[in-house]
Amino acid sequence: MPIEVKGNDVVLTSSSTTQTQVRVNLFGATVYSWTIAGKQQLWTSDAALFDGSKPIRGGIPLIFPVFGKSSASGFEKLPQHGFARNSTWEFLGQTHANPPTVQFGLSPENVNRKVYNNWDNGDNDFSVIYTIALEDEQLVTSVEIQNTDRKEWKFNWLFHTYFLVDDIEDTLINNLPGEKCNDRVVHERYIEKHPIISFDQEVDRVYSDVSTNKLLQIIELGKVKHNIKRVNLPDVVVWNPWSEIVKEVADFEPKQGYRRMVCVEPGYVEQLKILKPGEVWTASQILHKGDDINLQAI
Ligand code: TA6
Repeated sequence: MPIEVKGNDVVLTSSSTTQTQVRVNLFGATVYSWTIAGKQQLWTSDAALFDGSKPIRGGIPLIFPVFGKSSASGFEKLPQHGFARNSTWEFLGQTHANPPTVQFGLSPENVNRKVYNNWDNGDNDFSVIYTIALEDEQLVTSVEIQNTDRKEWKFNWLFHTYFLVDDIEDTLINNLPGEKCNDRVVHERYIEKHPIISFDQEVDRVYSDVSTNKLLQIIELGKVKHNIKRVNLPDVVVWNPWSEIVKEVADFEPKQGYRRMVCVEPGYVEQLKILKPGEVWTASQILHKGDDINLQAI
C-alpha cells in the first residue's frame, strides 16, 4: 500500500521496502517522521502535540506567510511563523503511485478566521499546494503558491526542517562560508568566516542569498548524515536552541533533545516575496542520502 490515510495521518510507503516511509499529519501538513530502511531521519519532540492546539514540534513544519515575528505592515499581528503550521490542510490525494506522491492544499477557508484577518486585514486570496514525493533515498517536498486575488500581496515561505543527529557537538554544516549572515543570537550581521558551522551553544542564524548551486551537508564525525538541495529557496536558517532556551519550550522533550537535532531550514525569508495577481511561485526542498563530502568554493 503506497499511500494510506489513517485518521489525521497520511502514510507514504516505498514500493521497495516498507521500512522506507513518511508520515504526514493534516495539521500543518507536517511531515513528522521519515525513515529510510527503518532509520529515522527527522527529529520530533516526544511532547509534540497532535491535537491542533499548537504546531507540531519537529519534522518539517511549513512556515507561511511570515517567518518569525515581523513588524512589516500587514504582518505585525500574525502569530510567530504565520498560520500554515497551525491550520488543518486538505488532503488532495495521490498523484503518483511510484514514487509515492501526495498533495495537500491550503486556502483561506482552512485558516482560523481571526488569525487570517490579521494578515493584511484578511483579504488576500491565495492557494497553496504542497507536494510530497518519497523516493528510496530521497524526500522531495515542493510548494506551489498562487495569488488568486486581484491585487498583489507578499509572503515568506520556509521549510523549518528538524534533522536527527546523534550528537550536536559532533555535527557540522558545510558550504556556508562567505555567505551573508544575520545572527539572531548576538544581533549582528556579518559575512560568515568559519569554513564550517559547528555547535557548542545556541545558534539562530539566517544566511541569505545562498546560491542554490550550493549543496548543504550535515556532517557528523566525518560522515555525511543529510544532504539538502534547494530549488528557488535562497535563504537558509540554521537553528539549535541549546540547553537554556528549551527549558522555556513546553513541547520540547526530552530537554536533552537539543543534542539530537539541528534545524537547517531552506526558505524565502530575508525579503518578502511579492506575488502579482494570478502569479504562481514554486520551490522545493530535496533531502537525500549520499556519502561524499562536497566542499564548494565561496
Ligand atoms: O527558525 C528558527 C526560529 O525562528 C528560532 O528563532 C526559534 O524561535 C524557532 O524558529 C522555533 O520557533 P517556534 O515558534 O516553533 O518555537
